Amino acid sequence: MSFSITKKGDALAAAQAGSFDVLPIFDPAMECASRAYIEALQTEKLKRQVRYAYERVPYYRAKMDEMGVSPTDIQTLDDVRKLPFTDKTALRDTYPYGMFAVSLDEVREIHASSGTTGTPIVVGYTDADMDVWSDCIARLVQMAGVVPADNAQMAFGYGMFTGGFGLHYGLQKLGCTMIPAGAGNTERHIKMIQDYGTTVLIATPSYAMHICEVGEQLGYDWESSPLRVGLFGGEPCPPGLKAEIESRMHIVCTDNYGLTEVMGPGVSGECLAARDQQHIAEDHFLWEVVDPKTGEPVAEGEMGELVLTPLDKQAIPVLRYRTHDLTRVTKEPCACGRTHARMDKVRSRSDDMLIIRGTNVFPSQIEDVLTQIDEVTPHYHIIVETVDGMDALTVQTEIRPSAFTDSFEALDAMRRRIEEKLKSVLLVGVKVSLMEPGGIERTMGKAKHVEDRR
Ligand code: DLL
Repeated sequence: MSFSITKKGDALAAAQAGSFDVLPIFDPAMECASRAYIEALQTEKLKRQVRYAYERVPYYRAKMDEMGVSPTDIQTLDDVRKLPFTDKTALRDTYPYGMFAVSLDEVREIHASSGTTGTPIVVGYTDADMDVWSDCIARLVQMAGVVPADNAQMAFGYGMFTGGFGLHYGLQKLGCTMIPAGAGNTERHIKMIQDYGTTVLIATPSYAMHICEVGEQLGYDWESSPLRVGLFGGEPCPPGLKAEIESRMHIVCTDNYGLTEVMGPGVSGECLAARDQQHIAEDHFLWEVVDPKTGEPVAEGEMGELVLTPLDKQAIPVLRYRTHDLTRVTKEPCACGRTHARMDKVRSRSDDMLIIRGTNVFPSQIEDVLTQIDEVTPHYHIIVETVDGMDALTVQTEIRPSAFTDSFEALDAMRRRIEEKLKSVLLVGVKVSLMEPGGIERTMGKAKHVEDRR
């Protein structure tokens, strides 16, 4: 069977048939390098990067001096554990440029992440950093089957968020035509997809779902639409949500991970072989997985917090950044031919755990239960509050138009069934509030699922 990568549906069909020769690899020499080569390269880069951070960033010099560690103590990859961790506080306390290793003259662009507290985290990119960034993105978009002939429409916000410009530069590097629509104005997005022949859409998965629904409401036929690929990221993408978007929009979607502090998008990308895992750009990032409580490494392949050390960053070299994102990593070879380690999709953060009457609850557990219930949409909202001195958990979930009924009894039975299902998984009582179709607010960027009012 022969496949044509620019034909809707063929990239995934080729991957499923094991015909990986149809799917191009942006930098095969590096992406398919031997493990020995990758580790030797990482070791050399780590030594260089630690010296660079020590010599140029007073924060690291002071930290390492205080710990009695010198750059010459770093000789092997395991020696990374001798180095201090970095967290958001260090970047906030040195706002805006205190962690920069170069003067602003050498910085081509800055970005920032707003986070949940007031002070943003500011990061910068030199020309060389911009090159690495666009390279990493070009790699991950090819993992999804994107080729230079594609027209890529941006639905991430441009601005300080790294998602918009990051993907834009990488797609352009590959040779795609960029359609810089930006976030919002959903109906216009749909019109542009049709009028401009958009083949690739870049969005958060929650916004892509919204674009899908609005298209359906307008009577837009996604099956005959030119759109072929969805590039997602910036927020967790539950497998059920991805599968639903793929089948309703007739596209193949990949979930791509990154964070501002170490670069932005481009840290890891999903290939069409591994699907729910993402290849980490190991020549640019050294990864560790640690126990979020102790900071000690977990056994290989075990779940823990991802810690990242960018190996090439010039403007802002960060050592051992605590991402708070929970995942596990495997170095097993991948059918796509790439050798770089794969991390599981990030579903939870160590800091998004809710403690409800003493029981630990992750929003991703709630999400998993809801995606197994046919009558509700992937949109949900969690409210935690104190009622009569006790924690109370309410899950708002939206009924699909096809399951909607005027019968109070039927709705009440549905509500109780969802409550029971949630309780059996979470081991804590939950109040479910059923919303009408469209009743949960849609966002253009990252969805905010949890409202903790305590
Ligand atoms: O969200 C960078 C990015 C933009 C990645 C666009 C991919 C696409 P921040 O705004 O700094 O950067 O947020 C980083 O978002 O620590 C994760 O908790 C979460 N996150 C990002 N991508 C994913 C993903 C960008 N694919 C924080 N799956 C990270 C799960 C993700 N969580």
